Amino acid sequence: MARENLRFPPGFLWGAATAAYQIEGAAREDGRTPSIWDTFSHTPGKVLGGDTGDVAVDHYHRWRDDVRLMADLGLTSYRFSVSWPRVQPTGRGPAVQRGLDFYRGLVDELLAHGIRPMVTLYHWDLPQELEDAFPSGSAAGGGWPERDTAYRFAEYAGIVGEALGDRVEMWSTLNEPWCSAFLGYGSGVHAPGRTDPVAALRAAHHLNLAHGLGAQALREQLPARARIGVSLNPSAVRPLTASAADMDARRRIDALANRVFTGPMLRGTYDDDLVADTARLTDWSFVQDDDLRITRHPLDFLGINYYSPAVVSAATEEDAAGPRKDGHGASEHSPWPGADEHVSFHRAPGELTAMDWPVDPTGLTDLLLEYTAQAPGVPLYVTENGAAYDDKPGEDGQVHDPDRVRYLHSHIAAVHHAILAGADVRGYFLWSLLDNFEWAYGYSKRFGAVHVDYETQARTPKSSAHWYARLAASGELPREYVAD
Ligand code: IFM
Repeated sequence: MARENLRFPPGFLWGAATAAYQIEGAAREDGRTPSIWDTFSHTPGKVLGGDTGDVAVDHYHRWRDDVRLMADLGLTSYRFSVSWPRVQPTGRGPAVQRGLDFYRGLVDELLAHGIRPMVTLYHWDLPQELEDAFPSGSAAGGGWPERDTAYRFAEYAGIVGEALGDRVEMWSTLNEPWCSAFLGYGSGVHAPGRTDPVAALRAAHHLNLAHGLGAQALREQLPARARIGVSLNPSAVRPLTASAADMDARRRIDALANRVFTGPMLRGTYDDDLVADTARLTDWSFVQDDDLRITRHPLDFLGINYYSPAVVSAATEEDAAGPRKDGHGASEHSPWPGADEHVSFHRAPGELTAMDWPVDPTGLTDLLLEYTAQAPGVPLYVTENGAAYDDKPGEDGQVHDPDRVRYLHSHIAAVHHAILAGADVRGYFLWSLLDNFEWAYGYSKRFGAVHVDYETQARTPKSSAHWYARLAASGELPREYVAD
């Protein structure tokens, strides 16, 4: 007898996610100014193949077709980000109406097709002017290490809240602030490409502050029904062995990957061990009175982005000499201030995706249960999950991506598992709707459920998109993976 399918709760959202710089293009249109990612991608050697987001997948001009595509797939939600330099080009002062109109049009079109928008305010495209400005005169420079950037973010959040608040119910302040802080200012593999461990820690704090101030500013603009959250990429970090030394390595990375954000956001604190581990670098005096009350703004939901687990041990000499294996790109600088010399990263078991990230869905179940415990009563969304593979159209013109279907099947089953174990998960957003600009990897890595021919911009739903459409229509996942 066939075993029953896995049923998701009624009203569970089946979405897909994107980010402005990765898809919009139109980098110099309608008053948009450069973001740190424009500057970074135009700096030789920073992005594979010299790729930039100048054109990306031209979503700025093709948004109506893209919404139709989502509707054809039966998506019930779409998570996108607003480009800060498109709506407030200098990062301060009045908004550009044309920029806001673009997002108003997009939201109206989504709603007309019954697709619920989730807006992310910041997905890494800081206006370059703010990176260049440091009104406090701090030696750590401008951008996120500068406190004023958090206040600028709150102003921007208020502007977008006022413009879209009558039609958007779900709001996420930041996407993956870990990447903004530690890849942007620590290892330098992301924009703005700085490699200063203290700047990275300051950036982390100012992102936490920006989240709190931004949530306050949104709350002032939005109707009571609106829900405000944040999307983190917590690390499902595991010790290589149960030895005390490996457990301590796990603790260090948990502090720097996870608790540096969840401490201030959920509990209003930076944990003592995090402060002690980084004491050689900073006394954390950039944390001012009242900051940790602001960062703890009540969350209406928590977004979890998950791709792969991390495995760590106490530092081994062999690993110290070899290439980094933390999956965050090649750099001689560490994204782990104060921890690097104590910790070695190991590849988790499992098949690898085209990013060389191991496939292990148990990490997603673990995280959903972990944050159910840490944030009781706060609904969870999987705001990103997916995989890159080397997808190409076959002779039949179709794009067959069975590896991605298998990845999605196992991870969505992992979400179901977490729900059965008590996690209040309200939706799943596949990363990504479309193939797009994968940051330092340029267009070489394809995460989309929809294939994009970068020459012609033609969109072709891959077999995973058709598979996902069936799931969205039925709300039921076959218990076993069945290849098409
Ligand atoms: O493409 C990114 C996205 O912008 C943020 N989360 C991870 C994805 C895959 O690397």
